[in-house]
Order: sequence, then C-alpha cells, then structure tokens
Amino acid sequence: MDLDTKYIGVALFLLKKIIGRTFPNPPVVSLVVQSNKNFKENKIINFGFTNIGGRPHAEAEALKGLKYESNLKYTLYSTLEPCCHEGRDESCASKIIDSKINRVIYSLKDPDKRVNGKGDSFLTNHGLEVIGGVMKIQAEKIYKGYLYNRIYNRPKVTLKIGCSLDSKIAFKENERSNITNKLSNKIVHVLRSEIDAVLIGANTVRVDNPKLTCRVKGLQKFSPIRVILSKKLNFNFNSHIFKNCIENPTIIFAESANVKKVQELEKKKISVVGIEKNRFKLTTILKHLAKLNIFNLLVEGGSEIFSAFVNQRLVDEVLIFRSNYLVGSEGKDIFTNGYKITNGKDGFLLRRSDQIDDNLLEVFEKKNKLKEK
Ligand code: AOF
Ligand code: ZN
Repeated sequence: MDLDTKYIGVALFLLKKIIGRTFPNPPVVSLVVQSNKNFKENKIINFGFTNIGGRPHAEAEALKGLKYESNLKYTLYSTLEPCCHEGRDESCASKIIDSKINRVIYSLKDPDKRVNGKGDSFLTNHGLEVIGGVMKIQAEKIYKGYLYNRIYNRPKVTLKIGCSLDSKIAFKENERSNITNKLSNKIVHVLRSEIDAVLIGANTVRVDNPKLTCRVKGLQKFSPIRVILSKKLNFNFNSHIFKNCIENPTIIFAESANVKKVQELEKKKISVVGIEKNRFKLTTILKHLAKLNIFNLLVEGGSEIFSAFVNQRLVDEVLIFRSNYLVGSEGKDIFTNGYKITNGKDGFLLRRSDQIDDNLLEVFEKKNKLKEK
C-alpha cells in the first residue's frame, strides 16, 4: 500500500467516529504527516476534526500549533477537498498556503458549488503538489448523505422499522406497541445521534407520543432535529415531542396552517412550515430539509409515511428490527399497500443481517449511482 492510501485510510477510519457531530457542516478529518526528503521516515504530527457546530474546519485544526523543521516535508491529508470560500473564517486552502505544507492529499472532491474542484486548483496554482480522489469509493459511502444533499437536493433517506416476525409494527391499529427488545432500542438511540433529522407522521405523535431524542448517556447533545408531517395540526399540545424544543429543534410541515395553532406551537419554539395542499409532497419537504443542511434523515413511521416513501422511490436504506414472535392479523402492517422489502426487489439489496439478542436486524441498501455535477 502506498503512503497516501495509508494515511487517507487513517483519516477515513477516524471520520466514521464523527458522523452526525458536525451539523450543519459535513464532517472532515485532516492529519499532517512529517516526512524526511525521500519519504522513508514518516509520522503523523497532528490531527484535526470539524468541530461541533461545523467550525473550525478540520484543516484549520490540523494546522494549529505546528512546528516545522527545515529539510523535512509536510503533507496534509484530508477526507474532503479543502474549502476555498471565505465563510465564517478564512478558507482552509488559504490557511494551507500560509503554512509550510508541501503536499495536499484528499479523498472526496467537495460537491458544494462554492468548492467543487476550486480548492484543488487554488492549491495547485500556488505550487503545491495536490492529489485528489484517494480512496474515493470508500469516502463516497461515508459521505453519501452529503453528496445526495449537494447533488440531488435531498437528504439520504433511511427507514427505521421495528416489527414482529409477521411484519406488524403494532399489536392493534392506533395502539402504542413495544415490539422490539431493549438492545434494538438502544441501537436506535445511537443511530439518532449519527443522523441530522428524524421524521414521523402526525399519527405517530398521537399514537406513540415519542420524544425522538437520543437518550444514550453522553450523546444526548447530538439528538437530531425532529420533523413532523401533519395535515391539520391536530395534536395534543402536551405531547412529549412539544417539550424542550429549544434544546431539540422541531419542525412541523403542515398542509393547512391554522393561525391559532401555529401561534401556540411557535410559543413553544416549534417552527411550522405551511405548504399548500397541491405542493404538500415528500419531494418538496425533502428539498426544504436539504436547504437546512440535513444530510441524513431517519424516517421512523408510521405505515402511511413508510408507504409514501417507498411508493415514491425515495428510500436509500432500510433498517428492519424484527422480533421473534408473531402478532397476528389484528396487528398493523408496516406498509398500507402490502409492500414487502426483500433482497433484490426494486433495487434493495440485503447488506447484512445480525442477531441482536432475540431480534434480527436486517440492513437493506438501495444501489444508487452517484452522478457528478
Ligand atoms: C473543509 N473542512 O472541515 C469542512 C468543510 O459554513 P462554512 O463557511 O463553514 O462552510 C461550509 C462548507 O465548507 C460545506 O458546505 C463544505 O463545502 C465545506 N466543509 N470544508 O475544508 C471542513 N467541514
Ligand atoms: Zn475549510
């Protein structure tokens, strides 16, 4: 393995640790390697991660406090092409130019139109050796949500389904049901810390009264933005989800925005987005979420919402947590239209299947070719 692949590999390994921690910016890991002249002796001398809140950027962190020695070479490795736009701070590319870095190696070209190759050219034009695209395929997998956001103007959509052996998500219609085991529920909480937003329908608020936060110790601050789709804002305003909306931002997309109800919700710091009936479509809502820099969206139900997403072919990944018992014909089906997710159907591929105590977790992924802009 060559040196550049080795160090980009390290950066991508670390990148997986900060997924969902850098909203509203994509996560990036940078590292600086010091080498002798013939690159026979090499060592990492600093790391940088995109901070919570998105700034400072990873490269800026990796360059902080470096002590350069003459006769040695310095390479900055980054999982994403360094930015060249002056945003909330000086651009990373400018900071690199002002440093004593000789080479810049990155994995993914930044699809953001403010960058998109311009970071690379800027550095090259200033005489640095620049190589992009190292381990690009691996990076694309990790950055899928970010790429979808910037290329397709929608987040990557993952359905999270908890069901019985016979694919029921509730024991009865309109009844809150705990079908999966404690361990599966814990995995879902960790998952919520890794995604940017979680979406449910109004009926799930009424029936399940969920909080949709991450309640794993230490990860609570990475709870997702909560998104609710509602036609008429017919809620019990004392539901859990309408509490603590400053710490846990909550957005409701409503078809008809009754002024009194909107005012009541806004008092609780909930943002209500009114959308006309003929524009109340998932694609409009996903576009809106993409604008808010939501890269990864977890859809947690209920069956009408799951069905709408599969019908409109807007699903990229499905996680099915399945219990080991049957619920029977009184139970509520995952999908309202009898749809079934199986390996090979409609482009869904079963990527893995893990036993979680007495539950089975199946991960289906849709093969989606990413197009360059
Ligand atoms: C980098 N390193 O660590 C990250 C980058 O809102 P701003 O000004 O912080 O810019 C956000 C954009 O910066 C984001 O859309 C993406 O293009 C890039 N993210 N770039 O060089 C980083 N997080
Ligand atoms: Zn930057």
